[in-house]
Amino acid sequence: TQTGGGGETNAADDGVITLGFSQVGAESGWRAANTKSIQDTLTAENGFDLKFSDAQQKQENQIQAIRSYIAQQVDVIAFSPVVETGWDAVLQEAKDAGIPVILTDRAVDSSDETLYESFIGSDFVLEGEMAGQWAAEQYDGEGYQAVELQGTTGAAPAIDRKDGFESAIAGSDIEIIDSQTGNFTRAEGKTVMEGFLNAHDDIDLVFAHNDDMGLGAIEAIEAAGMTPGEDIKIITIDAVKDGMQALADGKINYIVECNPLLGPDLADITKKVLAGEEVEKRIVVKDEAFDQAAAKEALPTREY
Ligand code: GYE
Repeated sequence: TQTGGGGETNAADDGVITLGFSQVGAESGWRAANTKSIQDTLTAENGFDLKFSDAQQKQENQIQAIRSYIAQQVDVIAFSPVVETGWDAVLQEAKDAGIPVILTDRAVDSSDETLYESFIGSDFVLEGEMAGQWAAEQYDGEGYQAVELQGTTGAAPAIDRKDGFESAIAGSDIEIIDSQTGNFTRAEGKTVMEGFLNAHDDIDLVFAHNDDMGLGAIEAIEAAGMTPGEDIKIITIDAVKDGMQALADGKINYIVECNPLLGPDLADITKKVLAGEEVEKRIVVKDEAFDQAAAKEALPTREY
């Protein structure tokens, strides 16, 4: 708990680190695994008092949560910003209050890097590139027409995965004929895919920015009397259990992983920041990718 005057942070008074975490929401399997990792790691046994709030994918809820953590004088604020822009004012308020901020999962777009201590998360451009490279290797020369299910508009993973995928397929004959947001949820993925199927006769490939939207697309494709993974190929990102199962079953063709287990890194960086140690501004989490055989092998021991 913070006691120091003059805006100084001081976690040493009672030995407990009070951390306010503002989560994006509960939109996906990835998010559920991410929340569990944070709640399982930032425990009383590990020296934390975790204050956790779910913003239901709304920036205004996150700003409100951060303001309330500032008012409570927590030791550290951590959050996963739902969208990239619009954070400077509230981050400045945290800075003025002497409360360090750590970003997890998603980035902010700010010209002032002193507004946060560190950003822990995956390289989303690289994830999109890995997905696009595989598509180009597998399907170039087929004249494939692709549709894209984008993540939440304005979110770092939606912007970056789109860029990465587009640049990786640029030299191939795969063409993106339609692209819309499905807000990272299964329900919206399904609805948007239904719209794509109504609007276009010849869809060969779906690139979904996460597994959940891909799983929603599978439902829409099956309802339209087609076979996902065969009539229409599907590539997704995340590699959560349901996605990996669909890949093992042949309904998804390829998944690029995005590791949601950020709790341990967050705990570690928080302790270093409060101890006044130098921390890296950017901690990149490593991701793999899976085809059907790799998914079958990984599934039995998959944690999430
Ligand atoms: O891919 C998606 C979730 O920000 C990396 O958010 C995260 C993304 C993840 O809703 O499933």
